[in-house]
Amino acid sequence: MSKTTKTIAAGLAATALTTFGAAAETWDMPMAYSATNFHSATGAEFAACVTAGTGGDLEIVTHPGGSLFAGGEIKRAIQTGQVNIGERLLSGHQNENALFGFDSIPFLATSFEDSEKLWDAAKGPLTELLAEQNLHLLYAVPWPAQGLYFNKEINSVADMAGLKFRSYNNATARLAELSGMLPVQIEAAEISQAFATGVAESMVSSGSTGYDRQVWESLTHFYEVDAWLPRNYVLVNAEAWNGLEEGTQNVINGCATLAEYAGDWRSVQYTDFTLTELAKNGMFVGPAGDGLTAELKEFGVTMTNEWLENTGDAGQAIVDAFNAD
Ligand code: PCA
Repeated sequence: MSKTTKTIAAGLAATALTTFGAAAETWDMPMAYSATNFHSATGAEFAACVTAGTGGDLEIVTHPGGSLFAGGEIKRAIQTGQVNIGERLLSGHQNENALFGFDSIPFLATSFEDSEKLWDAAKGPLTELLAEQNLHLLYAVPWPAQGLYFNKEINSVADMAGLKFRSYNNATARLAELSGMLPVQIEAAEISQAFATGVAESMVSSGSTGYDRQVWESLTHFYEVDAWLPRNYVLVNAEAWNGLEEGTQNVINGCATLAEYAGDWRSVQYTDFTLTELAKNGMFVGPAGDGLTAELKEFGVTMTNEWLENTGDAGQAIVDAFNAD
């Protein structure tokens, strides 16, 4: 390049920067669940929306299936700025702060409608708690209602004794303990193998995860217990968020609102679809018997009380606001 060409090129580059704002940036977005899962599909659309909406100034690239960070590592990765954005099941961090488990209390909110009400009650305190941890909340989407998977017919808690139970947070591990099962924490991305090799023989989850991981290859029964609807949360490193121009923040907020709406809708649609698929692939799919249901509801009372003891006034305020609505 001649000196004159170089000067012109530098001038053009400077004009491009002033015209289009800051230089383009890429944010990697780790997600724990398989690419075909509805949360991951929603996240991919959210990322494309931000990339298009900012004219490519901010490109978000999703990494589903735990390929960049496993589920359990995602929250810390965002907090510490290893990545600027990611999706995480926050109830997996109940041991850090019991409030994170508000969405995994058995039989408190058991329908999409109640899950929304509970979220309305919890959103304020949860957003504050996240802010204290250098995290900015963008959107949250519920999983379908949680039911019980087994490799045999189960009619009572006594039938569950000694089973190896795959857990994904404290509440699921506690449910296993109360039922006399042996909890083993395993990421959703790893469960097909865990069931195939006998490391786990049962779990509580949605039809969605059973379908995503084709659990009919190892398991036989799904009981629609409708125990709770845990949420996935899309979080941004607060410093990265605060460093964005207002216009970029506005685009992200718009895309997040769309994503939450689309995700909620997909979760509802996915419920029937995935339960039908489990049955088509040979599994028993149906409600738990009355005896088992009654026993599980007692565990629900115990676990609600334990959660309220652990969270004190903050937890009580959420439950009260939920009940008052
Ligand atoms: N699937 C996730 C969490 C809740 C759900 O339905 C899992 O099993 O890991």
